[in-house]
Amino acid sequence: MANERGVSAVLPDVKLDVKLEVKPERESAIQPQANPGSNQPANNETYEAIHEKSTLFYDLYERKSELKHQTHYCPGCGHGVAHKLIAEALQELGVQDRTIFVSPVGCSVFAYYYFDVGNVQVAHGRAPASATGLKRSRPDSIVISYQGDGDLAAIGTAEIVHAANRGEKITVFFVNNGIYGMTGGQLAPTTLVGMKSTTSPWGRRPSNEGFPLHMAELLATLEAPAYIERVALSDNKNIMKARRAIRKALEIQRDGAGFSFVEILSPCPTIWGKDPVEARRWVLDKMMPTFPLNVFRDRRPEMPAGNQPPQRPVADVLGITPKPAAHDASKPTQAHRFRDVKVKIAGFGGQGVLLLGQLLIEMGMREGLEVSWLPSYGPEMRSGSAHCHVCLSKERIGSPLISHPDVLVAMNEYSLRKFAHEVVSGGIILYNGASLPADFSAPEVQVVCIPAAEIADKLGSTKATNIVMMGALLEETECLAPGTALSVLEDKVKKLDLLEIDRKALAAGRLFIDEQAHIGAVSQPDGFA
Ligand SMILES: Cc1ncc(C[n+]2csc(CCOP(=O)(O)OP(=O)(O)O)c2C)c(N)n1
Ligand code: SF4
Repeated sequence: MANERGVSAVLPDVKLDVKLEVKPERESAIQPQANPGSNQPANNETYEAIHEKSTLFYDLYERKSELKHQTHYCPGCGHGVAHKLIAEALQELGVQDRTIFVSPVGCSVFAYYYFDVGNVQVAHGRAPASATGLKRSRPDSIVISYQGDGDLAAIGTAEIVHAANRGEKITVFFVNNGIYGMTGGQLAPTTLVGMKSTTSPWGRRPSNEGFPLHMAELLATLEAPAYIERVALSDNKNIMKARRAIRKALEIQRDGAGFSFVEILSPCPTIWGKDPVEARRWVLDKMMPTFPLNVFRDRRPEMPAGNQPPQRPVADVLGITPKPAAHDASKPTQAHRFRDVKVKIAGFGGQGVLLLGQLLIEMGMREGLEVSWLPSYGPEMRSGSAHCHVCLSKERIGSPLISHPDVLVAMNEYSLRKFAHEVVSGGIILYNGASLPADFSAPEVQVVCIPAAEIADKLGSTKATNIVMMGALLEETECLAPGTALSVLEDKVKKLDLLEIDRKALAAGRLFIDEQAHIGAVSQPDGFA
């Protein structure tokens, strides 16, 4: 899969081709070497160890700033080992191109920097819910929910229990390091009795903070899960067991057998205040007595067949009569010349910024296009800044987020200045203003000034400013048919007097581009456009 993010970092070549031949019966118990630094063991057997980076990882780990040569994990962190085991299993199973990795909130939030698979990063604790949606909509994919103990066992308790109880055919890797790592060491539901954290400075007391939650055991009380195992990244032997469990969990998903869950006891040297070797030892000595390793479930669940939901239109099921469609969505009303158009509309609350985006996607749907609309606004309803991203595409849309729009509709000067630099070279800025600010320039894009507020005002309401801009957008880009715009307005605008103004505003915006913009109303200082 192509790696398309902007900032890249070069990881030094980490392929170590150290050969270490291992006799099969000794595979999980390589003996210490007699001569440290040499590959020759004490008994002079020859070993071949092959350390290489899984091809499932990106060649380059894209990081910001100066930390270009390393992952973002602390030395000795279990997340790195868990990532490696998962990557190797996915590689061995040959499912890279249909894997979707759901990253949580926590230290592993940036897992998408490493895994060259489909990646989604979700809200704290919600990974099993998002994974459910992904798996149900793309049943052939391998969906992994990767979560820490704060994420899964605290804020996300409900999501994991219900996903497991529904027997969602996803795989959950639960990295239990007994603490909130990312936020500096608060008590987690899995913190051991007596263990100190920033929020239990005297050590965890069951009388005050309750007992540690045993998630594997808890989920094993449910009917639906197919596979539940707890493993530990404490020593080589247990890491090999973890490797097998991780692979098995993924195989279960590949075979469509049901919900699989692997709890991975994992060192967090930084927050535990230990060096990496001590931290591993601590997993073995301190965590494992509280969280014993075990296979808690390994069977194919019996799911009663049940009635199929009615395969009828929603309106039919709800007993409502849908309005006769004014269009046939399956047939594009316009032969679009573009493959996709990305529009960012920005201004302040009250200018109809979000509504303009909604109108465009409604039009796109009516013309048989794939569409997305992503709003962004502050807590203020009016006067705060607001923007939205609109994608119109002939193909499925990968992400509704637009980093580089083809068209920026800047409803005010602030938005113009803030977002102009994002527009692709050769793109268009439509600016709601009679002329550009004197010190503004955007040499590589076409800037069109439209006194939309004035035009709308003359028509009877400044509320129609966004519709003037819509008319200008349609005329300048020809991305959607004006006839579709009219039919959308007629359906959406309930007040007849406002609809009349909107009709005129749409026409005025188009006319402005046709008759005035090309004869001097464009105020780009260099005369471009
Ligand atoms: C809704 C919400 N609440 C709280 C936070 C703060 N927060 C970020 S990470 C985290 C805990 C992460 O701990 P864990 O899941 O154990 O992962 P680790 O960092 O140890 O790998 C919390 C509480 C947040 N980002 N979002
Ligand atoms: S704080 Fe702990 S869990 Fe987070 S990266 Fe460091 S060692 Fe890993």
